[in-house]
Amino acid sequence: MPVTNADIARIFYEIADLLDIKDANQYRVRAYRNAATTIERHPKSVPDMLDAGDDLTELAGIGKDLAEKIEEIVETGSLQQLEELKQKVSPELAELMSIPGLGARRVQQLHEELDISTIAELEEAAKANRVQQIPGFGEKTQQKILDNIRHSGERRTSWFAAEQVVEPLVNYLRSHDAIDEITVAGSYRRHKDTVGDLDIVIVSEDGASVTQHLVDYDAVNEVVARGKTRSTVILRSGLQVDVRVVAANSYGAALHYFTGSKAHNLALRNMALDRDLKINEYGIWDGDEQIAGQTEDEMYSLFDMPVIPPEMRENRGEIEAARSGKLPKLITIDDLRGDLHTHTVDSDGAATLEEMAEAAQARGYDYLAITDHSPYISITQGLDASQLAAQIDRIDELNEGFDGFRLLKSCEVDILEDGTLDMPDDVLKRLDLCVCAIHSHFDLSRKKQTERILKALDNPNTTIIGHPTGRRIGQRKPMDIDMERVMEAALKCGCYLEINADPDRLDLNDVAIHMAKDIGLKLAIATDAHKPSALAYMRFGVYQARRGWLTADDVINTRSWDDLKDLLDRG
Ligand code: DGT
Ligand code: CA
Ligand code: CA
Repeated sequence: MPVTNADIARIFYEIADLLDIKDANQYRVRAYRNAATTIERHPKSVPDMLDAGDDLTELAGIGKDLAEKIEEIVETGSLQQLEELKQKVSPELAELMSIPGLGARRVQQLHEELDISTIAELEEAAKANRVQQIPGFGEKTQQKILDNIRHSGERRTSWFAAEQVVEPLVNYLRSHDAIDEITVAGSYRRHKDTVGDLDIVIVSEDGASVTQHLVDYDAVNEVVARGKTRSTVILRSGLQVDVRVVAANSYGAALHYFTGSKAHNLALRNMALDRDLKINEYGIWDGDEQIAGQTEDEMYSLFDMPVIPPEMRENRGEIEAARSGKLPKLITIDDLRGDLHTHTVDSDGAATLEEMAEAAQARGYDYLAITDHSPYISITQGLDASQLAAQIDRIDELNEGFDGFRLLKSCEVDILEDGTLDMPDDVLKRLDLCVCAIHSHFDLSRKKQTERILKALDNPNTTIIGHPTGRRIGQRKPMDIDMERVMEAALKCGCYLEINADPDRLDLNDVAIHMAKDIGLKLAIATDAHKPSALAYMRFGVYQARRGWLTADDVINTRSWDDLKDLLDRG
């Protein structure tokens, strides 16, 4: 039953990696990677779609051949082709390729020159300075490899990918009669951008049968520990799941304990110690007497606090805020009135202006900014100045036909290496807003990178800096930028930074968002949608904003168009 989109994607990624090592046709390699990305990000469960008789070839990049492979995976849980490839190519080499910066060519060099085929061997060779002697590697590359190996030890899953595993798992668990309550706690409940493992709290009187039900789950690959109150399993996706079963009168305490974070828990525990009370996962105790723990509400009220939203439980001042009645009223998805970063077929998007407008209206939005790319990066098939001018005219025309909705004229303009913008000012002037972003030269020094963005802010047409650090979760590190300086500059010139809600970006991160709030800089939350369904990524941006303590007032696209227009006007 429960093959997930993530399972299918993982198999396709693995095939792409193996083909890459085998030096297969690059077109084929890319076809598998694209298919994996499509499936990984598809909002509906692909196995469910198959079940419902949907035609998978309607998904971007899925032809008849790949559709049949997906069917095989859903039916058998694996793919014959992958097993055969693995026998031809060493699977350990695929593991080496999971280290950022090591592509197929380098992995092959390492294998041929130093007979390295595992991460452990690579680490040993790098530490002994043997890697830097391979032509084309050098000392810097060797150091990078070592850093990245250290990083890959703590492998984390994006929240988005975790959700795809969580939903079918929780549905399955819930179907068991003996389970009265179930909540996924841990970093998942705190909506952290990545999760290390899943922590599930269950209320039941019959722990033994709950555990049996858990280990019977189809997607369980390995049972690490099994007991009546605590079990740990590893799923096929590689995610570890820790399950705790408690009695109803301990539910709040267990939920609180396993939601964490550890730092937040310790802060609360110290408050309890000050009053000679003890907190554990079963309750709050005065000697042998349980005085709270059935609900989280009870736990917090004992310390004269309202329940602190899970996203804030990081011991970054939330306890003081709660005790002094100063918890912010965090933004919710319903506060958003439009999206400020989206693409159409005019650049590298999948849908037309009309289709994107329709999807935005279906979400109840008042406005949608169309931000197709500028020409600098050729793979994004950007618009040149005259094409953008033509799009502006078409949007003006379309807007005449809308009732209570408007498309905003915009562009995602490349910030070039020297900080100038990749579009002439006379066209930029005609836009409602201008999202400027970096897509090249990610490795500049901190000083140069910061000055590059400051220069972009100097252009009077700039309004928003898109995905400000350029990070891609698990794939590309954030650029080295003096973020505080950038934020101060944006505040001073009436510009804004974006929280890019694409689940692989989530850029700015929570810490930077919090910093913006401290400085008094408002932010935009925008999806960077390249297709109508991706407008739904907005909620990931909202989770991130909540982790940075933002209220609706801190986010510019919670405003009506009239109010937003004033905010975007740099005067
Ligand atoms: P993760 O899985 O790395 O994304 O992060 P968490 O926060 O889910 O951490 P995890 O899975 O190690 O543990 C789940 C929660 O259990 C954690 O948020 C707080 C609680 N916890 C774990 N270890 C301790 C501890 O030593 N002391 C206290 N007070 N709480 C702990
Ligand atoms: Ca966890
Ligand atoms: Ca855990």
